[in-house]
Amino acid sequence: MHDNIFAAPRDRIGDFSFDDTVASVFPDMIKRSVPGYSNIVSAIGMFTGKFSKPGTALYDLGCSLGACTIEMKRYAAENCRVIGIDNSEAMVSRAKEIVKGYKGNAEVSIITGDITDFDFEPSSVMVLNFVLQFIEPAKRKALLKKIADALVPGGILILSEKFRFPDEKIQDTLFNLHLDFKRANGYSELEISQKRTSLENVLISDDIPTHISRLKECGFSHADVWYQCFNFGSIIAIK
Ligand code: GEK
Repeated sequence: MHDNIFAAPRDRIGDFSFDDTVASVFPDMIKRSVPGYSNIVSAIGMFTGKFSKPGTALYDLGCSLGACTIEMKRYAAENCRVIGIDNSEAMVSRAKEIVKGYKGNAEVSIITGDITDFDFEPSSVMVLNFVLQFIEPAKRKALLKKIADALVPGGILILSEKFRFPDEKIQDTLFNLHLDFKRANGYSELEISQKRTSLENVLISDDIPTHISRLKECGFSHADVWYQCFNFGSIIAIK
């Protein structure tokens, strides 16, 4: 379904939420809004193929409609369980149906829950694909520490985010290229500006050095960017 949620002028713009309206247009919205999204999702399958260890849990944290869950299911090692978690019931009920239609090596469970308040089983691959940016900044470090603690040695976290850049010129340039990307994908100036207002208090991005140093402080031995397109990208962190 085509995303035209912000197409009509609104008197009052509330905070963005992952409700039923958003869930119903989500695949279209994320592909037209996040540069590199499809490349990252398919690469998450390849990372799963390389790093998943037999008998471990694989987590898709903030799974939305299960795009990454599907790739992880396809490439999982033997006897793995893929667990998708999201706190939006609208996303979870749809994801359960969607994921059923895809083949793979692993059993999948999709669970409604808050990832900041979840006890993870020993895991070899964990994914936060454009999710940490929606977690309250004060809770981010504790979540990453819990993820690192749950990972077996050599296990990975794939952390994809919208980045902020400390250099103002780079920030402006990449920010404006992202707006061009949205225009090229058919979003109007009104849609872009209303969505931006709605996300203002909800999506709070960090810069790359903050991500990398925090991951190391949380117990990861290695962390670096493996993909970037404008101000969006993805980090691999290895325990
Ligand atoms: C994808 N990973 O398609 N606990 C659980 N879920 C949460 C929480 C939380 N505390 N906070 C936010 N979410 C997906 C895309 S979308 C990214 C992820 C975007 C969930 C929220 O309900 C939403 O489904 C998801 O995180 C973010 O690869 O829309 O830009």
